[in-house]
Amino acid sequence: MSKETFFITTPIYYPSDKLHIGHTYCTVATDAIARYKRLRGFDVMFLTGTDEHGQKIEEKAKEAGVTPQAFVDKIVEGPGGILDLWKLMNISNDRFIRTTYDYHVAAIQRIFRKMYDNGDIYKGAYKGKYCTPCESFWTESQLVNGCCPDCGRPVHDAEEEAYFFRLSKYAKPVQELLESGTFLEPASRVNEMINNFIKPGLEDLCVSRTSFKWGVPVDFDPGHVVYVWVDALFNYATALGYMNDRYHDYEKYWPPVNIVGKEIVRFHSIIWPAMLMSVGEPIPKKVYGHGWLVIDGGKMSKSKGNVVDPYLLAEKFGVDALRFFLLRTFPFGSDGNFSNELLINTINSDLANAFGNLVSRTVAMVEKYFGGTVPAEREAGAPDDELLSLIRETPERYAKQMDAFQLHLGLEEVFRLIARANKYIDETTPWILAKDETKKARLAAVMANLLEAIRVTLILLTPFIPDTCAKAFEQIGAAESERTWDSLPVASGNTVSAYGGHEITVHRGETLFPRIDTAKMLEELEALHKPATPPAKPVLPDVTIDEFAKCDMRVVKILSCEAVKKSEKLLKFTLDDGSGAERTILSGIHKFYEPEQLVGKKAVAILNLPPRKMMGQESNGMLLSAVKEDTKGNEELHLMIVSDDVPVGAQLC
Ligand code: ME8
Repeated sequence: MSKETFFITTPIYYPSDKLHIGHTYCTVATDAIARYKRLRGFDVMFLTGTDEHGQKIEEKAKEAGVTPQAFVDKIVEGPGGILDLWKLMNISNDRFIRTTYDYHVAAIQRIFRKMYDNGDIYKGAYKGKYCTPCESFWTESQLVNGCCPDCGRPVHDAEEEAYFFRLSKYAKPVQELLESGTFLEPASRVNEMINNFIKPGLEDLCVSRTSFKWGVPVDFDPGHVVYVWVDALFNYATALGYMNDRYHDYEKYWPPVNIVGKEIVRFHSIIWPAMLMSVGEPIPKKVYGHGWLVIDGGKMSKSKGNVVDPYLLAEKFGVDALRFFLLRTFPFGSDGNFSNELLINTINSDLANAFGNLVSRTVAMVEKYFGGTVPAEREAGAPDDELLSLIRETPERYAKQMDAFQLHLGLEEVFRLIARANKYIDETTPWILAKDETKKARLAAVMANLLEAIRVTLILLTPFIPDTCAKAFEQIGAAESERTWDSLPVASGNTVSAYGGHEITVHRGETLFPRIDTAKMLEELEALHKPATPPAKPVLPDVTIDEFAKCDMRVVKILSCEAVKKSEKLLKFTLDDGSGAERTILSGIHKFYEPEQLVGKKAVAILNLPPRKMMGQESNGMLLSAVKEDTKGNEELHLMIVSDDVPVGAQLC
């Protein structure tokens, strides 16, 4: 009989920068689910990949002075890139898709044409509010305080000839889908989608762009590229061979379970099923929207620059410790506050103390009392029952949580068993039994029961910390056949398992999780985050006072400030320079300030520089900023803001 299939995916990440611990969290969680399903005997297809098109990538590549393809190649496949990160984190994906692969590009063109041919895509003109970092058009009513509802940043007016997808046509079936069964989880996200997006009225979706080139061209209308989200969402299908001949697994594995972060649930639970309905394909079995890892309550993000580096943490703490921490600490559907203290505490209390100690103490006792081999002759005792019942019940309880993707609760069940086994050592006092020759058989039973508790624990922890479990299985002398789901004891059984019945030979090994000195480690981590002071720049050659006096520097007041269209960096300032006329100056400080932070402030400008054109607009002078440079040469600009008491037009001397 062929195995039941299970297809699971992560979002495909933007290779606009190195990935951080948030991406790692999602991928590790999906990996644990995939490994769990394999353990349960499913034929699993686990897909991850990268979402490589779009304006943001095009702009980043331009800034870096390379082609978009070269830019993404480096981030995805280069040293220390995304592929390396997943290898490091022991991710067991079966396939990796890049949306720049030829087979995907060709398939997207066919899919776009199919929706055009069936009338679900039509040509129109788009007027709207556009958020560049999110690459999303919004209607006025969707904005929150006039800003992008996803990221909170300012949006700008945009208009272009474009193709539209008839999303409005699918409002009813999508609502029915959301309301029926368990398509979207956690359930709390269903109301959010219906109330925030479907009830206010689903508008048709703009699905092509002409303002940039880096995307899948619409083959029947060159000049248009396919909206990056259409390109991205269909990766889940093209990676199996949908609309292409690169693979032939679509029939076998479709439909998927899509694991995504909560901020992209809207795309996955509204737009994605609507498009699948349009092309007549089955919708995903489930979309699961997990929570965010936050720092001090705020989202970690590449653009905010407050990211935590998974490479660094894996190097300091070990891959399994990091994987475990992420999945043990934060309920999968909710946000979780990341901190180094929490990470260290979890490793020390759960992995070093509870789990690691149980294994090392048990193995050490078997060596000490039996020279490494527990004899087959055993004698049961009163404290055994509670431990043995828990051993038998835990796999089923764990499975119930794992099947619902409640990974932290699955681990909770395992740690209940670990705690019970540790307590069992105190109850049975093996060191006292060992002193009495007549208690050998009893001592053998105690050791076998402990080893059985560890064996069950290891099977259940394998999806989370696979490398450590492989090492620990060696230590407790479990054969390959004793590491499988089928070898687990069952709740209704009255014997423990075959493992409990034969001689067991242990092999002492390395400490699985050494205890971490919290204060010392925190200090080390802090030192890594402290920016090193770059060497001071040498003072420039002398100028005369007369030369200096030629620079007309004055205090100006910022009357208004706005972002310059299509530029990531530039802000346009309208200034009062004391002359009575308004002055326009452009300044490349958008990365460091939002316009609304600056309006009303007084700054310093040099006024007598020749006019200069930037992004089609004229700048008459320059606002002065102090440059903070780190050791890598990254610059941070601090606008020279002066006290409100200083009058506008005051000259600097
Ligand atoms: O959105 N906490 O890519 P992306 C937890 N390309 N998870 C986080 C996180 C955080 N702080 N930050 C990111 C995209 N993630 C699109 C997806 S799919 C067809 C296209 C995780 O690089 C989380 O899973 O911005 C989130 O949804 C995903 O990374 C976004 O990655």
